[in-house]
Amino acid sequence: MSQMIDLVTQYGAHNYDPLPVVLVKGQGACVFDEKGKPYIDMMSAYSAVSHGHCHPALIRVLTEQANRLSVVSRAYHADTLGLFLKTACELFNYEKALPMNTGAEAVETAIKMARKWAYTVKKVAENKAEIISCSGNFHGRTVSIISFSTEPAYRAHFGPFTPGFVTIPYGDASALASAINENTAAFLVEPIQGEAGIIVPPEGYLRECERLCRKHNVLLMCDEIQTGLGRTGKLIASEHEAVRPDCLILGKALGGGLIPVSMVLADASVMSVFKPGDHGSTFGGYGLAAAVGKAALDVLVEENLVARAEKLGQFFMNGLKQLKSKAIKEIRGKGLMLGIEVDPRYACARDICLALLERGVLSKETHEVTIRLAPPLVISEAQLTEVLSHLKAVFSQ
Ligand code: IF1
Repeated sequence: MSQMIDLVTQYGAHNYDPLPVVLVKGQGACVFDEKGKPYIDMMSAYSAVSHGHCHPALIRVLTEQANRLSVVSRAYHADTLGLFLKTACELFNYEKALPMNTGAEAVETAIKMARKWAYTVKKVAENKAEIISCSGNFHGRTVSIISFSTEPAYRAHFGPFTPGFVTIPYGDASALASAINENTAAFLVEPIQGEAGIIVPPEGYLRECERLCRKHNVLLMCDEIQTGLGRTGKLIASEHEAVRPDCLILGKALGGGLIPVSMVLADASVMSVFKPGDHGSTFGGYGLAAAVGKAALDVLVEENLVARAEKLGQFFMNGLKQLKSKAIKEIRGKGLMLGIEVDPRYACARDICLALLERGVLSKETHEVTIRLAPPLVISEAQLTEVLSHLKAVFSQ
């Protein structure tokens, strides 16, 4: 293990500080290190592996398509894109979809779409469009996206920043009402804030934000890159409040845990602001991604992964609530997107993640005090029971 780590230390930029484990194989909710030790994966690569590692049906589609045609660029048509777009639009009930690769690229696409919509449809004065976002947000790592991050570590020494963004507190709809003005193009929000520590807003918050956006002709853009595709027990987390975003942003698990696939969905009245040549990317919606992306959506439906996340999430949350420890400050989340916030006086989240690692459970802390628990949606009740027993043992120490 150390030999591999030495290579990364010597030749890699030090932009991550990984836990001391080298993983070599994945299957379902399990991954294995180079000694063959199994780990129950409670991280799913930050919710990119909702389908489980190396899902056989997805591997088959990936392999067959890769052996046939991978990328020709959007300068031409390729035969798998149309069905991917149709499947996505029908499943999420939107008229149009724009495929990209990473989550950040999809968020940037949504920002450009909102700005062009503001100037050409809402008639906001050129270069005056404002996009409102929330403190504690995480929408990616590009310079424009960190321009509206409130996390100093993500912004330090990366200026100058992109203008046109307004920050409001998360969870307070009256702050949105106060921030909206005639230049407001959109409100960009995570239905549950992931990186901030699995922050669930008050009941009715998203619904009230939707009402305000409709009232003031502002686009409601929901970043469901982490919360989407069944993660919170609904197809998209916005559904918990029966909210239909004007713009839905997807990523991570859309690639089936195999390749980066992201997407922006909206109705034609908004998406039609894009004209040929406005926007794109070499690999956005390429043949291989379209085949895998469609298969990822098909498997999500065929294996009823949304209902699984709902049912297993309740089972797991009930188990977590049985954990009695003064170190536990709060247990939060929905479906299989859960977090345990610890009281730093009694416990260190990273030490708990290290202790869990020792016991064969992968997890990750965020902002020092919250342990993120987001397993593949294919995890079994037995595996969750095993994780609960490890958590019980670790917290009793
Ligand atoms: C890292 C966490 C961080 C996201 C939401 C957009 C993106 C993400 C809601 C951008 C990506 C990843 C990025 C990864 C760690 C992880 C993450 F929130 F999941 F925990 F960083 F905060 N919107 N989140 O969660 O998607 O461009 O990465 O495909 O950067 O270390 P991406």
